[in-house]
Amino acid sequence: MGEPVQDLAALEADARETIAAAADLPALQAARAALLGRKGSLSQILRGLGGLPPEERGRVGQAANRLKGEVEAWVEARRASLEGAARDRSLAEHQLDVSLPGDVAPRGHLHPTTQVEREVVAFFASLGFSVETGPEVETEYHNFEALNFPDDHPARDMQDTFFVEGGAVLRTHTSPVQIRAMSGREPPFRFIAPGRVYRHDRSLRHFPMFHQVEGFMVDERASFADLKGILYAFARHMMGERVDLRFRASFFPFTEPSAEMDFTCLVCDGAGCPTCSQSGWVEWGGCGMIHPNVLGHCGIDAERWQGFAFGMGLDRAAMLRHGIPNIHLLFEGDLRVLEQF
Ligand code: 2U9
Repeated sequence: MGEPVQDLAALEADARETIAAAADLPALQAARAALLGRKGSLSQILRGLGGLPPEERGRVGQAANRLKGEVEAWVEARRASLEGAARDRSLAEHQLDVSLPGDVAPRGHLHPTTQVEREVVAFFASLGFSVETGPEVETEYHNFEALNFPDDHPARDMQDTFFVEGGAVLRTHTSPVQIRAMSGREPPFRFIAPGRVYRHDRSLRHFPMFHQVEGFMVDERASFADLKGILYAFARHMMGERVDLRFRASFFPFTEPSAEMDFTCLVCDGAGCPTCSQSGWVEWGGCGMIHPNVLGHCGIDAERWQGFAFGMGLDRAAMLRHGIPNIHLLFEGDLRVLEQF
């Protein structure tokens, strides 16, 4: 071993170089251990201080301790620089362009028929009508008999009924809902019954399942004039102030008198176009005064109470609104079609 202070000067130059040359954290750790570890060169010098003559001990001890502090500081500075470089490399490798558009989760919307149904329900709710619902698999009693269809009445065939095993039917209209709602209740009441109905019929304008809404009011003085007033207000709410209605005498077993109603074609303003088959009018639904037999079936005294009812197709309204030519497009679930509404 040479002169201790000269050894320290050589060690300092060597330490500075080794630490600066450490290319990564393990190399830096090894350099630190070689200097400051238990068997490190600086530790050995510090341990050897006791063997020095007393006059040198203080001077060498001071110089060695100063160097120890400096080595610690160089190691820390190199560590920070290596870690910073590693972070910069990683950031450069895993670049994230925060200006790119994110993945937008697709949002659905209500089916066009449901949109119409909700508007209808909201309108009648504003007139004090409450919503009633009922089963889609019905008894023949509720679907036909209580509605004044005699057993052998051709209307049962006219409605192209789906018969279910065990004598039940798929309801062909929502009228049985109102039979159930009326039975065992005291008038006056006003209901609106939207829902799915089923008929064995398939064409461009017919699908075996479709949606209907029926309205219904029973009171001591509910008249055909009230019915017309409500239907005009309803038509104007749904289709705008320009719309006009036309009532044609008709027949339903459950209403007497009965009428079918049309509204002025909004595509051509009544002049005639393909939408209205050149007639200027579009069929809308049916209506009438509830047949006394129907009230009787529900235990309501037809001498005291009278009522009106109306019904219309919801899918047809959605088709007219959007210019959809074929009812099948509404129910095939093809997103390319449904996303347009
Ligand atoms: C009760 C008594 C009477 C509901 C009514 C109509 C006339 C009608 C059709 C129009 C087009 C349904 O979607 S459509 O096929 N409906 O013409 N519906 S009166 O009359 C009732 C209902 C319930 C107890």
